[in-house]
Amino acid sequence: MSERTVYRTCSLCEATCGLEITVRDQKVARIRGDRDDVFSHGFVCPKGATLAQLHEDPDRLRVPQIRDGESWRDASWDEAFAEIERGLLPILERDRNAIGVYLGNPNVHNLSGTFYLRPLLKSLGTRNLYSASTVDQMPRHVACGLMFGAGGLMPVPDLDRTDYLLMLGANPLDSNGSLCTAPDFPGRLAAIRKRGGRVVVVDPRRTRTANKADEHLFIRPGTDVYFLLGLAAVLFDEDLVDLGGLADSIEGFEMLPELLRDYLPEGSAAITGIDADTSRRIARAFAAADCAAAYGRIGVHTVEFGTLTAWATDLLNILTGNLDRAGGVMFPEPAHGKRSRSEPGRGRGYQTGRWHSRVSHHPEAQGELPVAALSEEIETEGAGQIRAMISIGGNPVLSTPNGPRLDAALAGLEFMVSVDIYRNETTRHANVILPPPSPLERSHYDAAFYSLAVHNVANFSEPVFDAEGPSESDILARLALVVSGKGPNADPTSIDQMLIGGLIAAAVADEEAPVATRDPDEIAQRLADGPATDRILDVLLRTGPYGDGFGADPDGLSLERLRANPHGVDLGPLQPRLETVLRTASGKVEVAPEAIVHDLERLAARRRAATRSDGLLLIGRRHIRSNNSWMHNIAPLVSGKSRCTLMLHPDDAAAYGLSDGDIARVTSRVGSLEVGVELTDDIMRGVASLPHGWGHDLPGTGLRVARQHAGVSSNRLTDERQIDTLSGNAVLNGIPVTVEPVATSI
Ligand SMILES: Nc1nc2c(c(=O)[nH]1)N[C@H]1C(S)=C(S)[C@@H](COP(=O)(O)OP(=O)(O)OC[C@H]3O[C@@H](n4cnc5c(=O)[nH]c(N)nc54)[C@H](O)[C@@H]3O)O[C@H]1N2
Ligand SMILES: Nc1nc2c(c(=O)[nH]1)N[C@H]1C(S)=C(S)[C@@H](COP(=O)(O)OP(=O)(O)OC[C@H]3O[C@@H](n4cnc5c(=O)[nH]c(N)nc54)[C@H](O)[C@@H]3O)O[C@H]1N2
Ligand code: SF4
Ligand SMILES: [Mo]
Repeated sequence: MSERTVYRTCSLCEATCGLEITVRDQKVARIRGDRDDVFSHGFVCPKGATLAQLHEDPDRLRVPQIRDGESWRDASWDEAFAEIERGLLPILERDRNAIGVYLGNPNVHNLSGTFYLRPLLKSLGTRNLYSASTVDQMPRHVACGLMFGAGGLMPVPDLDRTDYLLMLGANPLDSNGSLCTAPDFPGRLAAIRKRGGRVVVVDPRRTRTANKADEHLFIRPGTDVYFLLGLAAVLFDEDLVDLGGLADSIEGFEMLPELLRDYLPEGSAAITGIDADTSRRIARAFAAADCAAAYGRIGVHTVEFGTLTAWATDLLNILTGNLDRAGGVMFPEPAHGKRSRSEPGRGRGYQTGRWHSRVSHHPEAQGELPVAALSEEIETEGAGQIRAMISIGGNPVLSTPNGPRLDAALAGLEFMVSVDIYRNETTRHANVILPPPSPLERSHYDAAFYSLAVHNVANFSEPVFDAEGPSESDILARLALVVSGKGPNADPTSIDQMLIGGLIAAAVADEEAPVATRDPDEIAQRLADGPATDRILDVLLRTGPYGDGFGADPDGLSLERLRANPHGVDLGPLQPRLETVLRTASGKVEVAPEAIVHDLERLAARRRAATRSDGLLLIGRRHIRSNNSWMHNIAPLVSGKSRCTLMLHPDDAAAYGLSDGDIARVTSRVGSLEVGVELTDDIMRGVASLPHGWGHDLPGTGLRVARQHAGVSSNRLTDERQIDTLSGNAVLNGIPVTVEPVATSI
């Protein structure tokens, strides 16, 4: 009997928990939290422990699948790529924009996605790029881009040092945190209170997180922007603005009093449901705290004024001097990132709308178009119509608004390729599915999430098992070569060399880099062994802010050093670094950017028009045992009673003639569904909650366990016409719905 222990970071969500995996006779015998992990200290959630079941899931695809009408067959990799060349190239040659791409969430949890999507997208040259970002955090990218000069510059709450955390639209006790990487979020929240700090949660539902807070405020869905602008207005009204050390780093400050004038909380209490006294009390406490952080997440981003809400959140941090200070919100400095320049930052500023979607003329943001507009781009005839799709690690049929419309649109494509480990509700439309290895069969380093972490750390994981098939980076490289016309059998290592060579060339050409003017070949020879993703990471680590500079600093970081430290390397608490990260044209934080000022007019118009309806507003929710749409084939995670229920307040239920356990028909502008009702006074009156990612009863999928726990998709109700116009993000919270009973108790 052979036994070994492997340490690995869980790649399922943003929390980056360390796992201790015991492997006996080439099978996972046990997974538990790695108590020596420098960041998570043993914390795990129920999902992390199921990576073995995911790895062993018989429904997980191991070889390429080719569809023939309704039936599927196994294919060799060569055959699959030949089929893709046959299907895709003629369409591409007609019109590059006829190929649409959808990138799903797991791509940001994967080194292959981090490094190899770019060459693929470049080879394709399509403007029809869509991703889960526009059903998620695009408003934050745009707001931060406008304020700080780059869409990737998103400050995170300094959880471990803050005295006051104001949290809106986030439920980290179930989600484990987002745009704020903090393994053991529950423990870190408890620690704030233990050291005498305060946690305030704003949410239309009294969540598990709200139950752990000092104070919970119910808010009408979609109205946080009024609440936050109210807090900012109070700071001016009561002379509480204190920019602290930021005074010289702000541009546009003088415009704020006028912009905020109409938003004092007395005027919006009726809209938000939060009375003016409470708002004033919160504003005072936030301003009085030695350090405080306002943090908003998906519940305040996936709304009609998502970008304004994201801006208003950071405005509060800025006006109280809490940006870039310990215990406020800060910019992490990841090990694989670029070194800070010696000069204060200055850039070209941030732009959206460099091109527009064809049908509804939505502006591009971060190089992407709104996924809410994908269906119409497929359906509407004319030059630039999408006729083929490449979907990678996503399930937009369940995860994007008006999923059924997209479902039908995908069925009408000429050709579709999916890179996915499952035949799910979306990939069942593909002509070819290319399955990458399981998470245990690849190396891992959370590039995206160390850029959003509340503490600077670096942790690299080796694969637990050798992959049966090609790596995902090889799959993406071969796809890139096929669409470049290099043929289905071209050697993917040419892409590896291009990426590694390009990074080294850029590093030696950079005067401030530790490897400036060195010989690129000499650098290349010093790289660590391993797959190309690892070698790319090695270049980034060694030329990064803590790097060994390929010998320049022998104590510095390298992949070798991370390999020698399987519990991770602690790089210290977050440090102030605003000066060097800013990329705005002014070189300052732009607190009143033109696009925001313009969008405030849209808000003012909406406020004038708003007639409070008495109907229900639908919001979403997450559960610790679920992960978007794709962990529902793992039996231990879906066992027990259905969690896909419609939560209603008992008073609302009574008014609609519904009792606990009844089946309700829920109807919105776009669709209707039937779902079991769960009564709870944890939800605000006038609000209903349904989780997303369910609805696994569609024909043609290969998810046997999920099918038995099908549930219904909340995105049959969300409306693809409702978007945050600045960012193109879909509105997923605050959907007007009606409910009615369809049957008595089951
Ligand atoms: N109504 C409503 N809708 C929502 C949300 C909401 O709160 N409410 N949340 C939104 C958010 S935040 C997000 S991020 C999106 C997610 O939306 P998507 O990214 O479209 O969907 P996922 O459910 O994450 O699907 C991920 C897919 O990736 C596959 N996969 C897993 N691992 C890998 C891998 O290593 N490689 C590849 N190639 N594939 C892999 C899985 O099999 C699955 O099919 O959903 C959004 N939709
Ligand atoms: N277990 C689990 N963990 C996950 C995921 C998962 O599906 N399951 N998905 C991962 C992904 S991709 C992401 S992006 C993150 C998301 O992480 P979070 O942002 O923490 O997501 P949620 O748990 O959906 O919390 C959103 C909260 O917003 C509230 N809300 C809804 N509308 C409003 C509103 O108008 N105003 C306010 N103030 N609140 C509102 C909801 O009631 C809910 O409690 O989670 C990640 N982690
Ligand atoms: S919290 Fe996230 S990273 Fe940690 S074990 Fe659970 S799924 Fe994995
Ligand atoms: Mo997400």
